[in-house]
Amino acid sequence: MTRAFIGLGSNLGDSRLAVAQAARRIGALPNTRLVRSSSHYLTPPWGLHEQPAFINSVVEIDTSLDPRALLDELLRIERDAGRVRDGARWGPRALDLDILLYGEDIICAAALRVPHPYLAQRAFVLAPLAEIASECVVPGQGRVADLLARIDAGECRRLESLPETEPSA
Ligand code: A4P
Ligand code: MG
Repeated sequence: MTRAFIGLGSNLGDSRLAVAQAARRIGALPNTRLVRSSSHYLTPPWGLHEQPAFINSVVEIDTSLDPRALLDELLRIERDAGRVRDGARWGPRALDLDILLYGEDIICAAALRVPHPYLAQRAFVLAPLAEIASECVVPGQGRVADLLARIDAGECRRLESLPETEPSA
């Protein structure tokens, strides 16, 4: 089993529901166990500013899916959540799932780059990641807590947990 971290983001539709459901679906993937989830964070848009604020979170998993198989499963969950890839780079999306870390692997392929590019510059990734794994080391870059200390995360607001979202009947 390999420990991996997935970043979840949404800024279209019911983003909190989309992120909560995606976390559950990730935990239900084959040969995969959900270890812990961060809180949800309300974060200002990064990269392309003229779009709604995002809901972001990070989940930790143990998985024996290889990185490529894991990416394919995440792309399927994005599609099922109504993600349409027709917009601008860094533009609005119903659900975005990124492999942030996969063990200590460094992967540099066209379809998959791990650690995720820009991770060290993104408060919307580092704030939730530090909540659940502050001592974790990003290969080649350092401890999550140290990376977070170098950037301004003041505008990322941690939200109260959601009331139970399962249907009651
Ligand atoms: N891909 C490569 N590496 C990875 C990886 N580690 N994990 C490839 C997942 N996918 C990876 O992704 C395009 C392709 O990247 C995938 O099919 C996969 O083969 P995409 O999600 O369509 O990406 P994009 O939007 O066109 O660009 P990019 O650079 O991937 O966007 P990001 O990095 O996902 O950023 N602001 C806030 N506050 N919160 C956010 O969540 N998200 C973005 C999007 C911009 N601003 C944001 C947020
Ligand atoms: Mg993405």
